[in-house]
Amino acid sequence: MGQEIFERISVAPAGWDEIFEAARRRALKAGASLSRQRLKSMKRLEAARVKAAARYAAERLRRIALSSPFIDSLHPFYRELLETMMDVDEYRICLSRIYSVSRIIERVAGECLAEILRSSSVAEARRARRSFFGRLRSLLEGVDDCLKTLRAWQLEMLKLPSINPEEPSIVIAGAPNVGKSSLLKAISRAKPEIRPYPFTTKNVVVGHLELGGVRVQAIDTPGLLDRPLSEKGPVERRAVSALRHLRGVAVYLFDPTTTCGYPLDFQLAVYRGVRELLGGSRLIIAANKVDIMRPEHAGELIRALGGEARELLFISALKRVGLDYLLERVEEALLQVLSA
Ligand SMILES: Nc1nc2c(ncn2[C@@H]2O[C@H](COP(=O)(O)OP(=O)(O)OP(=O)(O)O)[C@@H](O)[C@H]2O)c(=O)[nH]1
Ligand SMILES: [Mg+2]
Repeated sequence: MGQEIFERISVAPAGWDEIFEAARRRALKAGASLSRQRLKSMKRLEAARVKAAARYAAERLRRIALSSPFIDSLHPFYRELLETMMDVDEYRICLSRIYSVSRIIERVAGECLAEILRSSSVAEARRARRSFFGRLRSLLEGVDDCLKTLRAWQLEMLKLPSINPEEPSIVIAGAPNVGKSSLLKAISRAKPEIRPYPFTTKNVVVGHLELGGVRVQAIDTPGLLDRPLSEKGPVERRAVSALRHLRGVAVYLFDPTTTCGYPLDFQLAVYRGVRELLGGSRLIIAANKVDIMRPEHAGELIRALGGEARELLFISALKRVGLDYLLERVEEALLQVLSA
């Protein structure tokens, strides 16, 4: 699930003429063995050309339309991501236009074949074939804009992050430099997968681990869950809110030492935004860099969090302190989320 939906996409060509030329090449090859002397033979030749071109063009368009994901049957995570990337209504319209042009090509070819059969001279058969290619050309030209926009969106889809929305997940959040990547590295197997995520300049990083015998994905989304909500535009908010559809928990990291370069106020503002976007019930909070943390750092954060501080864990992603306990809490929370 997830990526495979996009990997089966048959990408639209950069322009209508690519399909037209390919159809024409097939027409030229068709009926090559026929003698060009007699009318019956010539009719069969022209018919074979039309058939070959029509079959190719119609099938190519059909595949483009039907291999592209059908928005309504996508997992909500990917549906919401796609909504941030493109005009979903226009996408639907393009798919249906491309599909219906493929049907029209079949119909027009059928009419033309009948005309060729009826023709009483070689010239007439040739004229019918030429008129088919004229219609084919203008039908393809007519969907050129759709092919071009669809292609651009398809190429974006192929770059989507390799997040499996069905797999339990841990989303790592926190202000810049607090240790998110270090945590991902510490808890997941080496070689995380790195893919672009819409509307971030950086790549999302997905690492895998096993918790209680179950494969879990840990996700770091640089640039997305590290700034206050007030600094996010609507599109970015959507990209974040797509993460809500994942089945799992979020770990929010604080850096009370503020060696990350961001004061506690800022980190709390980011925290509140993440809580609002992802929902507080599945949020595990941890104070990182316990190896260099002074008691007054910890005290300040605990005061600022008030009652929520009861849940606060102290860890060091770098020195791998407290991670077993953190993962136990994650596992508990995951069990709750997944059985809900
Ligand atoms: N002392 C100490 N340093 C840490 C710890 N965790 C991370 N760091 C350091 O903090 C710095 C930032 O760590 P990253 O893991 O890159 O932080 P990040 O949150 O992924 O940063 P961005 O991706 O830029 O937002 C690095 O120099 C880490 O070595 C820790 O537990 N203790
Ligand atoms: Mg990072």
